[in-house]
Amino acid sequence: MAKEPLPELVSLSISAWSFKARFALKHNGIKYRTTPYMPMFGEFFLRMRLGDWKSKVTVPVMFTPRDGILHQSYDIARWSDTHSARPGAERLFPDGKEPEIRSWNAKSDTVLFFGRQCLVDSLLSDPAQLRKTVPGGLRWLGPLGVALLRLIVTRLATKYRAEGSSTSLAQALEVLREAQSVLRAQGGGGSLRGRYLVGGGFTYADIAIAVASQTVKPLGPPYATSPRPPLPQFQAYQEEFADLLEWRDGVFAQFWPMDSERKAGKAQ
Ligand SMILES: N[C@@H](CCC(=O)N[C@@H](CS)C(=O)NCC(=O)O)C(=O)O
Repeated sequence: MAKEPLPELVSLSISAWSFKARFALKHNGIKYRTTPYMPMFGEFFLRMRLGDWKSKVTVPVMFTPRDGILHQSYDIARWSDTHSARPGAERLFPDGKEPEIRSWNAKSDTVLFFGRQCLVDSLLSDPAQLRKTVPGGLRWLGPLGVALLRLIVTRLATKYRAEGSSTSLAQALEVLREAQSVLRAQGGGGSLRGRYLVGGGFTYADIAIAVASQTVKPLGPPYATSPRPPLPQFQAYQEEFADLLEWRDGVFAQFWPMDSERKAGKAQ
């Protein structure tokens, strides 16, 4: 019998949405192959594969062997839960909790949309930061790599202006404050480690907010392999969100499936 092809994740390593999807896939022990996506240059080929020349194309996109194409990180995470290959993996979408989890994911997107706007602005206004952020695949090009990155970031700024300007620092901070206070409300003080946003157990809501809290303080390797510059707009809030960041570090320490990556010899 012919072997079923692996699902294929088209992903952008620096992107928080690709990060959310990868976390869920790894949590569920899904074997998949990754096709790196390069904004602007990769868009034509992705559109060709999708047969879509009209809608806004974003990544991650997952090509599944039997269930068609998944266009949203959230749908990829849900798919991973119904195709989990890891016995005993916590269900990321327990029965009856989906609306609450969906709402936390939307809140995570509010933070991330604003965070992306800040990232794009800071890269365009700070050449030193832009140089530091050139991805490995473009570094060999030297100054041309920096020029290409500037072009890509300028294009992203235009493409995502609507999402960026529909959110604000105040809204992003409100989400993070809400998450921190929901976690704090669950116990008698002390560390927030081991607490969860929904239903007393680890769910995709925790992944979504843990990833969004990178806006306040980026995660480094081994979890995030692409360099992600700190966002100036959020620096002043690191102290206020110290508990949330400690919780976030706990989520990654406990749930990011490191072993499979170590075995594969590299992080994806
Ligand atoms: N709603 C989408 C959002 C994904 C998204 O905004 N992806 C951006 C990440 S920066 C992207 O694909 N950028 C590259 C491009 O637009 O070419 C999801 O959750 O998957």
